[in-house]
Amino acid sequence: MKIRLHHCHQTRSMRVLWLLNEMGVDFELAVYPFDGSLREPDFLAMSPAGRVPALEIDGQSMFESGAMLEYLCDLFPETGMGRAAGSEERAEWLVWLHFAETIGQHVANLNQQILFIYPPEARSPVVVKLEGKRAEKCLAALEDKLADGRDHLLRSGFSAADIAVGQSVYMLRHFVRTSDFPHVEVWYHRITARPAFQKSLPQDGDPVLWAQQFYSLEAE
Ligand SMILES: N[C@@H](CCC(=O)N[C@@H](CS)C(=O)NCC(=O)O)C(=O)O
Repeated sequence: MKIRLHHCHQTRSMRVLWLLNEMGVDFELAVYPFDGSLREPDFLAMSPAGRVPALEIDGQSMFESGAMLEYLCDLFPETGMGRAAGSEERAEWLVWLHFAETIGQHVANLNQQILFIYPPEARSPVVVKLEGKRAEKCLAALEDKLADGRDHLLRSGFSAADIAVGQSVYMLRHFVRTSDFPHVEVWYHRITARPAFQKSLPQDGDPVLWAQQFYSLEAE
């Protein structure tokens, strides 16, 4: 099987990279800078809205990271990253896998408002505050889930649900502090200590989206 992931560091494609690294399957990685490369015709043929990730599997291409996580977990059930249809934890696994995008929308809005919109005067402190508060609601939901002392989102252990949500929290932590959510912090540090996560981070010299650990409107 030939798998090729089209990736920009620190973005949602990192979810798929982390999963592939956890699975230990063979794949090729194509890394792009986060720029107009995603608007080239060859890229748009795989991902029509010009977004990462794009994934090629044996000549078939996919977009949408959540669909890729589900597809790969179905393809490689022996890796234990998925929860099969009909199993007790299937619904819970799907819910958290897709909750990643509820967090992801706030990351995208904060990234635009704090870093991408020019001129800086056009950025909105009101939107930043609102998005920050709405992201904290997501962290509170996560805190609640983890408050019974479980090590991972699902009682049975680490899964692609931790990858999806954990990667969204990785992005969010560039704009929103997680220190008021102690169970989230412990879980986040546990899952990001995994070698497969560390391998999915940008390495020296790679093009990055965020050079700093944290950004706020005030600091810009
Ligand atoms: N729901 C999609 C979102 C994909 C997405 O928006 N990716 C961002 C990076 S995190 C992107 O490629 N943005 C480029 C752009 O908006 O031009 C997914 O999960 O794959």
